[in-house]
Amino acid sequence: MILWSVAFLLAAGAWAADEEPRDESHITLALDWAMNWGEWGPQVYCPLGTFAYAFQIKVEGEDHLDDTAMNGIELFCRAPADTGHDGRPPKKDAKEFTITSTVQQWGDWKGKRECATGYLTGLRMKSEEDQGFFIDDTAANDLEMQCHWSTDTLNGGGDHWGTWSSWESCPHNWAICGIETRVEADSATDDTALNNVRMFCCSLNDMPPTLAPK
Ligand SMILES: [Ca+2]
Ligand SMILES: [Ca+2]
Ligand SMILES: [Ca+2]
Repeated sequence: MILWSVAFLLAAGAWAADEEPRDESHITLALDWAMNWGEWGPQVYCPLGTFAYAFQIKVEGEDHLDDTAMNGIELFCRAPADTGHDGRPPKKDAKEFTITSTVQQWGDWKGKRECATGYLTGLRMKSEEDQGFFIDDTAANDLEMQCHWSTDTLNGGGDHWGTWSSWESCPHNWAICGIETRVEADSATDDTALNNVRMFCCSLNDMPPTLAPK
């Protein structure tokens, strides 16, 4: 289910992030299953005229007394003329931008998962339910994403605990352009780090005139 909370960014001052808000509307993708310990971080967007075409996740391995599994999500953004997809090499001077919301301290980045065609357009996340007081919790464990409104899947390489949410996807001609993560602060008892994510879709037709594909 897409949350059709299309927010028009004309509502100045509504943004907690220090990033420049994109001057266009967006659609919020919210998951139907995730844990919710911690606080939402800043809403962060790809620079105007660019969209997310790759991602990687930060994951703590499975051999700790207090595991946290997923700790962060990073998106890689490029402009349509710079992607180098669809059989074309990327432009030599192609600008690439990376964005994150809140990231916790544990684990390692698992490496870039990149679309062969187009942009990231859908996500689902694997989360472990509340294990109670005596058993170790991890909350979010793994992330999968889809490209170009297809059902081909890129797996983030996370841990295995929990169950997958439903897929949430941008409508046709909209692509992922922003992220907000909910992360639990270092608690010194049973940490879970990353718990939840929202991603934002922007319209591929809504390009500034100087960046629109010819
Ligand atoms: Ca627990
Ligand atoms: Ca986690
Ligand atoms: Ca834990």
